[in-house]
Amino acid sequence: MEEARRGFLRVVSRIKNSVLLDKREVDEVIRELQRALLRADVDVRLVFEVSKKVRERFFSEKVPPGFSKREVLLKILYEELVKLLGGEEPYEFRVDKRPKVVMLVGIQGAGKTTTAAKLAAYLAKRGYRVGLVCADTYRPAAYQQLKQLSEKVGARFYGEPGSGDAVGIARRGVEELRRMGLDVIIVDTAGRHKEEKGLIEEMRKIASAVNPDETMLVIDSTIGKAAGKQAAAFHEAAPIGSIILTKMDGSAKGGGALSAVAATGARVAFIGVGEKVDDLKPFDAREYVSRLLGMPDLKGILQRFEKFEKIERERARAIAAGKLTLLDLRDQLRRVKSMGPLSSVLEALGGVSLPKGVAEQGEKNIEKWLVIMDSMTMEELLDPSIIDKSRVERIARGSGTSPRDVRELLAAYKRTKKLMRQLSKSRRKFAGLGF
Ligand SMILES: Nc1nc2c(ncn2[C@@H]2O[C@H](COP(=O)(O)OP(=O)(O)O)[C@@H](O)[C@H]2O)c(=O)[nH]1
Ligand SMILES: [Mg+2]
Repeated sequence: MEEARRGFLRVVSRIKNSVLLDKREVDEVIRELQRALLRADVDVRLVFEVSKKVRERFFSEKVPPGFSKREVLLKILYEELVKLLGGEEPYEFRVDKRPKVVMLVGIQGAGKTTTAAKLAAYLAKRGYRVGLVCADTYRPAAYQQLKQLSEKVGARFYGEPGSGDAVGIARRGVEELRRMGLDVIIVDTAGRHKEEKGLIEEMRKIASAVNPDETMLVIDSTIGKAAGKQAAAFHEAAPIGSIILTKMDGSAKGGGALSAVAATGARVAFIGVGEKVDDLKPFDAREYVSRLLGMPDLKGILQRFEKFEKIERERARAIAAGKLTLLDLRDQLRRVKSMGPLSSVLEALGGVSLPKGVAEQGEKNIEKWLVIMDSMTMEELLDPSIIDKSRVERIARGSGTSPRDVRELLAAYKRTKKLMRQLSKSRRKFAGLGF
């Protein structure tokens, strides 16, 4: 397994094995996170920024009902890593000038030539006219390989078989394809040289000859952390604008992407997921981080958070519109327990005063009602109208109360809801008057 990924798995297992997630345990998780990020060659400053953010968020964010502290920490970790990799929005390759000249760099075997064809196919599918230039003079078969791929994906092609002048080919290729009025010109380069310095020097020369609008670094996702060094070397020759991670279809989790991103400050644009020309996908940081953290249940946790947040938004809307669920009432009652009298809380909620006796009775019954509501399902709390006789009996049994107690709660709920609705109506009526 890749080293970078192993580090993140340790972070996750430390979170999962924590008992209290108190200050001490969280600090241990944070240290593990820092180690994992450092091991992925993430810049020290960035490591501290990210880990500080995770820590601060964890201690300031509420644990929503039905969630554990562990789940909250995992979610924060996930979100901060996604941010580190460019955010939630999948990358969008822009063709913002014509022609846009793209140069692909990366070491031999990384998948440059395959990716050049994939990218051409991807763009052709979106209506762009694409040309490919073979500037790999090192590998004898490179010319044929790219020529055939060009035909396959319907791209124009430029190459000079037998020539050893990579810089000249690149210049002439871009010039010629430019005259054809193409939208995107992709320059494929060599990934090996007699010596590494020669390769980097060649990239520098090609870059200054064709003046690329975007230099894309192609990286084999299976190499792990070594991605960082490679990325840094190429970045020095030609500033890397974006990264393409290949071979993500295998078992590799591409932990090296973090290193490459950290070394260049560039975003990952695409991932290669197979050998065929259609096997290219825009990079999705969320999917990537889920994979990196290696948690089959992470998706489930995130979905639950999403669902919860959606419910929260809907409830806020519903309350504003004068609708009130038992879940809202329960939250208010919970707050009452720590804050003060029910009447004042409900007044704060809607500026309404309760019918005589309701507040007093409510306060007396708060404990009992909370217990009753704990025996209800989420479905029932959100839509109490479904609570029929048999549900009343089940809830009473579950909460150790009587069906009469349950009905009393439901009646109090209905009275409150009616008031809320009246209030909302009068609010709407007076809305124009500034109420
Ligand atoms: N499974 C898989 N193989 C890939 C992917 N991208 C490239 N390859 C394979 O990697 C090998 C090297 O690719 P090539 O494009 O010639 O690399 P280059 O030397 O950088 O030009 C070839 O066998 C490709 O089929 C990918 O996304 N998934
Ligand atoms: Mg090649």
